[in-house]
Amino acid sequence: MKIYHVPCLQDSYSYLIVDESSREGAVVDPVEPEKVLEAANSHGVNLKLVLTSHRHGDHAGGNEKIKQLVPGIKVYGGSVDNVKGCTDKVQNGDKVSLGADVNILSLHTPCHTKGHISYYVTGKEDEQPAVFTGDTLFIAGCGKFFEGTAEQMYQSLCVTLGSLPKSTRVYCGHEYAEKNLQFALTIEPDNSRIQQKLTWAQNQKQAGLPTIPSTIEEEMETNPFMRVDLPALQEKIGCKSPIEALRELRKVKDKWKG
Ligand code: GBP
Ligand code: ZN
Repeated sequence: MKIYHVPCLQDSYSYLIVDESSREGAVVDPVEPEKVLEAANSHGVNLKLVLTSHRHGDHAGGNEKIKQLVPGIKVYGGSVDNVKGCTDKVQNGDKVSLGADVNILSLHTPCHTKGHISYYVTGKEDEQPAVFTGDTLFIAGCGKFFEGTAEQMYQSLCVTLGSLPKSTRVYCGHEYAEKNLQFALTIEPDNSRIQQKLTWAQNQKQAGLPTIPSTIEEEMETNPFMRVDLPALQEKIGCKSPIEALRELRKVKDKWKG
């Protein structure tokens, strides 16, 4: 499979996933459909599916339009998220296939919204899998807890996504890496992986390049919200359990003025 970034709005990404043998494509969160169609046309891709991470307008806001532009396209979205234009509701564990070699597994990852879905995508056997995490997992961060609790985010982030193969490539909904890594350094000033990644992210930005994808392994080493199981991190922020630490980190980040 091939995955193409489609930059949209201020700091958002749609992603085009292509099954190379059939040239069939799926698009994650096509908020600006024209840009997605242009990308699909330039790569000779026949769009079949929309994968919606969650109901917010900066993710699902292009669904109705893309249905008009691509008659017959199927629009997937979380069954409890009231996604605009949804034709096929999905639940945790539901599978969809694309072309000959691409398989998509829906993972319910609630908290940012109630019905948020992350999509775990595998291609041919020798290809690294990818996960599209919307606003649940960002590079070095996570989404705001608009419709859920720290318990739910712990399950979504540290259990559901944290159990994927370490080499899984992480594609998230927004370009927040620089700010998130700056925040991460306030929590773990001595973490050299965070320091290195911040310098790299700043260089990427200067060059007009994305900081995405990351990997699950890289997130485990640099993302404070995925590191709440570590007693050392809990201690640093005065907490005694992973969930308490996650709640506290989110509270501190919500107030942080980077
Ligand atoms: C920044 O860091 O660059 N602009 C700021 C943060 C996701 S988008 C903007 C922000 O709050 N982003 C949201 C988030 O979860 N950020 C995590 C963080 O800051 O750590 N959204 O646009 C947001 O979900 C939205 C749309 C929200 C519709 C509610 C509704 Br309703
Ligand atoms: Zn959102």
